[in-house]
Amino acid sequence: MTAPRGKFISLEGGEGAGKSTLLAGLRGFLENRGIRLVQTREPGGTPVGEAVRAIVLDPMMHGLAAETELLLMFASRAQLVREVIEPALAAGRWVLCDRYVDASYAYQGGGRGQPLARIAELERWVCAGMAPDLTLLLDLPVSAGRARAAGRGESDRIEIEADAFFERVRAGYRQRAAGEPRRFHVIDASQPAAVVLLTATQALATLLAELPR
Ligand code: Z5A
Repeated sequence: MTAPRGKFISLEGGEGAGKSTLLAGLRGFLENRGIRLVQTREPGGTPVGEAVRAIVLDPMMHGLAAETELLLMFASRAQLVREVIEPALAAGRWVLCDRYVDASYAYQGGGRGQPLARIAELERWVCAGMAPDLTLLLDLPVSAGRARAAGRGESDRIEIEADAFFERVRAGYRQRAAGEPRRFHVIDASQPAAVVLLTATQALATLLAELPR
C-alpha cells in the first residue's frame, strides 16, 4: 500500500519575524504526532541551492542585477522542488519549508519591482503546480523585525536594504495573503513565541484532520 501524499507547509515573513523559531516548535509538534517530515529552506536546501544562497546573500555581490537575483531564486527552487519537495511528498513525508515562492513575489516583486506577471510565468514553469497546502505568514512591523535581527553580526546583501524596501516586501506579502485567503494564514508575529506557535498549530487543524486514523 502506498503512503498518502504528505502535506507541504511554507513559512514566510520579513527579516526577524520568527520563522526559524516557529519552525523548531512546529517540527516538534508534528513529530510528536508521528508525522515524518523534511525541513528545508529557500534559497538553499540542496547542494546546488546552498551554493546559490551563498551568492545571493554575499554582500560583496553588490552588482547583482534584479533579474539575475530573481532567476537565481528560481534556480534554487527548481532544484529543491525536484530533489527534495516532490520526492518527500510522494513518499508521504510532510515538508516544512522556510520560505518558498511567495518570497519571490514579496522580495523580487514588491521589494525590487520585478513584474509580478513575469514571476507568475517562472512559477508556472519551475514549480509546475507544486504549491503549499498551507502558508503561515508571520506579519510584523519592519522596525520590530529589524530590531530582533540586529546584533546577529554582519548583515547579508539583502538585509542591508533600507526600511522602505522591507515595507514594500511586507506589503507584497500581505497582497499575496489577501489574494489567496484559503492557503494563507496570517499570524501576528509581535505576540510571544509561545502564542505564535499555538496559533500556528491551530492553523494546522484542517491538515491534521485529513490524516488516516
Ligand atoms: N529571499 C528572496 O529575496 N527571494 C526568495 O524567493 C527567497 C528568499 C526564497 C533568506 O534569508 C533571504 O533570502 C531573505 C529573503 C531572501 N532575506 N532577507 N532579509 P532567511 O530566510 O534565511 O533569513 P531571514 O529572513 O533574514 O530570517 P531571519 O532574520 O533569520 O529571521 P527569522 O528566522 O524569521 O527569525 P528568528 O531567527 O526565528 O528570530 C529572530 C530573533 O527574534 C531571534 O533572536 C529570536 O529569538 C527572536 N524571536 C523570534 N520569535 C520571537 C517572538 N515571537 N517574540 C520575540 N522575539 C522573538
